[in-house]
Amino acid sequence: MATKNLSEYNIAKVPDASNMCFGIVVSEWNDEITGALLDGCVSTLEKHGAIPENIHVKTVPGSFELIYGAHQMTLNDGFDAVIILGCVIRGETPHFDYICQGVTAGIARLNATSHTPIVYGLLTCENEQQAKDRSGGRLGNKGDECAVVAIKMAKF
Ligand code: DLZ
Repeated sequence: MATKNLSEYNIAKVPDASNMCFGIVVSEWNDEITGALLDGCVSTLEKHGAIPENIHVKTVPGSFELIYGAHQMTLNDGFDAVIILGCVIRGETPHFDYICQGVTAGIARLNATSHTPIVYGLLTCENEQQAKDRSGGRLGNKGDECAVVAIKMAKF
C-alpha cells in the first residue's frame, strides 16, 4: 500500500522561484482531479516566490493532448520549465494502457529533445479513490510535487 505523501519535501532544498517563469498544461478529462492538481501546483510555485503573472496555464481536452500542449509550450523560449497535469483512470477497455504509454513516451521524448525541462504530472490510477488520494487527499498532492520538481529543474 502506498504511504509516500506527495506534498512532503525538504523546503531547504528548493531554490527561490521569484525570477522563474512556468508553463502548465492541464487536461480537462477528470477535471475535479486535475483542478485539484492545478491548485496544488500553482500554490506551491507561489509559496516559493513565483509571481502569478509568470505562471501560464493552458487547458487541453484529454491527457493524450498534453504532449501537443507541452510541445507548443517548449517552443516558447520564455518558460524555465513546463509542467503537465493529467489523470487517467482505468476503464473497461485497454484504452487506459494506450493513453498512459502514449503520454509517458511522448513526454519522455520531448523532455530529452527540448531545451525546456518538462515535469510529468500524470496520475495513472486504477480507480477514482486512488486519484483523490493523490490530488489533495490521504497521500498529498501530485501538483505540489510537480511544482517543486519544476523549480529544481528550472534551476538546473
Ligand atoms: C478517451 C479517454 C478516456 C477513455 N479516458 C481518459 C482518462 O481517463 N483521462 C484522460 O485524461 N483522458 C482520457 N481520454 C481522452 C484522451 O486522453 C484523448 O483526449 C482522446 O483520446 C482524444 O485524443
